[in-house]
Amino acid sequence: MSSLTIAPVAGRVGAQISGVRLGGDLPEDVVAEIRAALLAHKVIFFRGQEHLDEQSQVAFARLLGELTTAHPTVPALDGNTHILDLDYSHGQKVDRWHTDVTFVDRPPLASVLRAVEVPPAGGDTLWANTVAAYQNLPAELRDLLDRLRAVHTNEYDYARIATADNPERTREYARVFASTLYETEHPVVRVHPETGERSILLGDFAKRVAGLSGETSASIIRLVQDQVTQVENTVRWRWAPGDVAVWDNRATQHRVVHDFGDQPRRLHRVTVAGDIPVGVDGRPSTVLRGDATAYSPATPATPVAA
Ligand SMILES: O=C(O)CCC(=O)C(=O)O
Ligand SMILES: [Fe+2]
Repeated sequence: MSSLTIAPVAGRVGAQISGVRLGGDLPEDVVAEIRAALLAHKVIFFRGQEHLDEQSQVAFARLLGELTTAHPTVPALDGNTHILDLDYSHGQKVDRWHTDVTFVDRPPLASVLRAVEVPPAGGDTLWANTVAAYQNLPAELRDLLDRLRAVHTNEYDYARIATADNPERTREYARVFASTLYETEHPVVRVHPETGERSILLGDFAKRVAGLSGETSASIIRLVQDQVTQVENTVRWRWAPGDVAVWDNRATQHRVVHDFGDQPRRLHRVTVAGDIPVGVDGRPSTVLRGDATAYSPATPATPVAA
């Protein structure tokens, strides 16, 4: 019998797990319970994991699957090829709803995010359940989305630089972020390889719907994103140092709440390698530009019949 307690945080997404000290040496049954909770709740939270350091965070993440490198283009934290250092004092601002790394054909299965430094107030993170969002759409809209595909890219939206708090740093970050261009066509609705659930795959890297004019495409993306991010589909987490959040990147979008001004805020992210998404029609995502094999060892697409 395991000693884990799993308590939902919001009605449709998120659960807090207590009774476990995270690390690389958890028993198999505990890992299985954590995985099951991740599939059920889409994002899981652990408080009080101050004992974790870079190495043990990576060791824990590895229990969930093979790891990616830190990022396709952004260099890893010095000394650990698996850690993406999200240090907001460096001007990074990922403040739009997104699913991680969808510009490649193999977005991560999960992200493991650990709070290193937390501002005295603000800097919460929000997650939205993209399965619940899909399920709560009218059938007519679901049928339409089932047939659409969208192009995702890491090409930077340069209009954002001019309005950034720190245009210099943002320009430099944009240069690194888009130093190799990736472009992938994904189904707008993917079939989750483990649960068979349908989920919406869109977010900030999705730039256009394939086959539609610019304006129609932008309207559809806006309409779907408005549905995904409805507050009923979301959970909000107030970080404390030592907190860990793990999300199913195949079933969620997320964003930071950038309300902490110049206060320091720093998190470390490790990502578990994911497979190539598959649409309702069984068609996998296709690469239009860029080779992500060095970033992530894609596992073969094995959709559950839905
Ligand atoms: O800083 C955050 O709260 C979220 C950052 C983010 O998008 C990520 O870790 O993937
Ligand atoms: Fe992210």
